[in-house]
Amino acid sequence: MRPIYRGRNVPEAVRKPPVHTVAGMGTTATHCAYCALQCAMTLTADAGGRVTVGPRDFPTNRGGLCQKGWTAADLLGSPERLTTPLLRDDRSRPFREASWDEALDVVADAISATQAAHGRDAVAVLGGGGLTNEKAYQLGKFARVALRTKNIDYNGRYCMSSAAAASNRAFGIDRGLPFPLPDLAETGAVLIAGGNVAETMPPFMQHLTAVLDRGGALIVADPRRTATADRATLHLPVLPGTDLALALGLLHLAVADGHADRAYIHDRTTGFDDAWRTAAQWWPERVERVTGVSVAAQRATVAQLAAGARGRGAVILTARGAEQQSKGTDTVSALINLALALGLPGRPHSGFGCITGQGNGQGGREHGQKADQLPGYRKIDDPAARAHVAGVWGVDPGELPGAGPSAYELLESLGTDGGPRALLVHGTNLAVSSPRGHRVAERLAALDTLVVCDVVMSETAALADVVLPVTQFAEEDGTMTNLEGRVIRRRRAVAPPPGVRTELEVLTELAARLDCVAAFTADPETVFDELRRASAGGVADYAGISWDRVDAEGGVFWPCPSADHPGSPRLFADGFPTADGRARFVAVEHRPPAEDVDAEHPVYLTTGRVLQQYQSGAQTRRVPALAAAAPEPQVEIHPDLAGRNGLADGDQVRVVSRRGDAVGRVRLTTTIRPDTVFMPFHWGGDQAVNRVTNPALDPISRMPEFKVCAVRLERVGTS
Ligand SMILES: Nc1nc2c(c(=O)[nH]1)N[C@H]1C(S)=C(S)[C@@H](COP(=O)(O)OP(=O)(O)OC[C@H]3O[C@@H](n4cnc5c(=O)[nH]c(N)nc54)[C@H](O)[C@@H]3O)O[C@H]1N2
Ligand SMILES: Nc1nc2c(c(=O)[nH]1)N[C@H]1C(S)=C(S)[C@@H](COP(=O)(O)OP(=O)(O)OC[C@H]3O[C@@H](n4cnc5c(=O)[nH]c(N)nc54)[C@H](O)[C@@H]3O)O[C@H]1N2
Ligand code: SF4
Ligand SMILES: [Mo]
Repeated sequence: MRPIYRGRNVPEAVRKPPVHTVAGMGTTATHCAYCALQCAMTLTADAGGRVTVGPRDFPTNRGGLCQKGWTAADLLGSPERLTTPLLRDDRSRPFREASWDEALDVVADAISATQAAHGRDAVAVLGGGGLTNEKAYQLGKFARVALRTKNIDYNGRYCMSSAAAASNRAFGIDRGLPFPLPDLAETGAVLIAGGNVAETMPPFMQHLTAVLDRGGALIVADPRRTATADRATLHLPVLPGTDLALALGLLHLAVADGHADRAYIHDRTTGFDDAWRTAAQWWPERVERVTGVSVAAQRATVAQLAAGARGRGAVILTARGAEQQSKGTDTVSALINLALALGLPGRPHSGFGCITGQGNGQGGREHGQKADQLPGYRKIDDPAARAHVAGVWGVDPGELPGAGPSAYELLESLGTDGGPRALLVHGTNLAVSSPRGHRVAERLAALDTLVVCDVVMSETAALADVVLPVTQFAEEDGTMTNLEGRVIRRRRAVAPPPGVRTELEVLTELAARLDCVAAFTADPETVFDELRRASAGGVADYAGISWDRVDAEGGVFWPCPSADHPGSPRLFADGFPTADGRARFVAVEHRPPAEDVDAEHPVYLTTGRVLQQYQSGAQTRRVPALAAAAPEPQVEIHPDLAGRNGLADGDQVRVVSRRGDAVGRVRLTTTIRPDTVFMPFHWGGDQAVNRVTNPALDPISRMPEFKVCAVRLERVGTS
């Protein structure tokens, strides 16, 4: 087999405009490659092409970086970097190297032939929340006007979709944090439901530490006493999948104990009475039975939040623990109801927020990669939205496709009768990160054509017919929108390895080969200026945000409708962007997880992250320091549960559900509930916990139930 990686790609130092560089030759100010905190960093390339990372002060990270950030440059010159297009005619055979012209011709021909034989929707696209705004926008446009397929969705479906759906229905807008992160440090009490920022966004902890240092409260709901919960004033060891009951119980106590802000509810909200009718049924003892959180802890939570609300402020945050459930949307709604009852949203140093995950998880969900959206957070089934965006694109609104299925449903439909026969993947390693992995692999295998753009040979790329090597963070210019809704600049610090192209070029070349009438360009700033026009008047209005402004101001918060608008760091002070200007309580009821434990599968499995690995691990498993620090999945098990299953620390354990199994190493710990095991999802093959997880979808957000299913544990070997 011929080698598919090339090891000679040491990036050259670059020459880029003055505003891009900071003190010292060849030092570029940019932001991290990975998560939504988008920590500010500098990249310095030496004469030999080696790139070093330095921390940079910014309101979000205040000079801090986590281990992933510090090592973010290691993938640039990695021998595992893809640098040549790869092709094969037969998936049982190895790839061969190809020229860009040949590879792009093959892709364009496959698209044309598939669509000629099976219709426009026979070609599907999956995008990613790590793509820059420019790439995400261009990808959505490419799907709608070059492919004219309805079948496009993205991995944010697995991430922020429940948070987004609940925020939209309560507030009329979905911006993860409605205030700048430093506001958090000023508040008096914080509740985090299902977030472990000490590992997932370590520099975020500074803002929480500031709260604690002033005597404020930090309450963390998590089945594990995580590094974050360890710092908390109160840890709520909630049973996986029961946050909705917990939130109803907290609302119950807030009202029963006299903490509800009646004036706020009256003046600024609607729907309280209906929401209260269900919460009234969730008295604390019942909540304790369902969630495992004691009545005393529930009462203390409400008292601490209420004390905050009366003083410096209080903030309720959710993250994936509470959201990645088949009822994630309703769970987030229940927590928003609690925040509204306490009168938090729109008050100084107070409010409700969801912690966005991916680098551009926020921007990635605003500009049209989502099945039901057009740029500017417009709805694809809204005639006015279609007319506006079609006008910017120079096409007839009638030619734009309608809404397509969500990511997992799209995957389920691949290669089925009437389903897509070709799939283009941009920025997601779905073979590792999608639930029910065996099924997903089966559907990918049923495709006629799988095309993957990536920087490395991910598990998904390894299944493809065509792999196209693209640029990564330090090799391209663009914008990202961080977890605060602040649009920031990603800057090119080094030249990409020879042979690598940007996704903007790939899409432009393909659009030309497909004889697309709409204009495509590979220049990111031109793409951004078009995005501004396409978003103008939408909920996520970027019209007034230019690259120059972002450079000069260090970031601009959307919405920002005009060049003279200051941007919107804080939302809701004067009202909510709903029809009547009020926030809406949404009446929700608790329901159990889609799959409960039974005699055959008696243990709850939950999944998530560890500090040193990012997502599917495609990038971080290839960074030597990170691979050494977290070489394999550790299955966290309470000693009592381990004893009952004959498991010892260091054993290999097989985690088995009704859908499949995955293998990891036992890590005994008393920090987890004795009825629950935790396994991170950063590995592929037989270490992929997503072979085990349940694809039960939230009826509104279509979020899979990553955070709870039923398993049994089998010992594989001894330490
Ligand atoms: N190191 C690292 N950092 C990352 C990422 C990464 O892959 N690695 N990914 C980024 C992305 S895209 C995202 S979305 C964020 C995610 O950031 P987080 O949401 O903080 O991460 P998770 O580990 O998925 O889940 C958080 C916690 O939820 C808990 N949990 C599990 N089930 C439940 C439940 O039913 N209820 C409650 N209340 N808690 C539960 C888990 O024990 C876990 O500690 O991280 C971002 N940052
Ligand atoms: N069991 C379980 N599963 C989960 C989760 C969980 O908590 N538990 N969390 C879910 C969540 S929140 C998320 S966000 C998803 C994330 O899961 P994935 O969508 O798989 O995320 P990544 O691993 O970041 O995949 C990004 C891929 O794109 C490549 N890449 C990086 N930059 C670029 C670029 O600019 N262009 C292109 N074309 N490629 C690029 C990377 O090398 C990588 O292969 O996983 C979900 N899956
Ligand atoms: S917290 Fe996120 S953005 Fe900051 S250095 Fe770590 S991975 Fe990068
Ligand atoms: Mo995510």
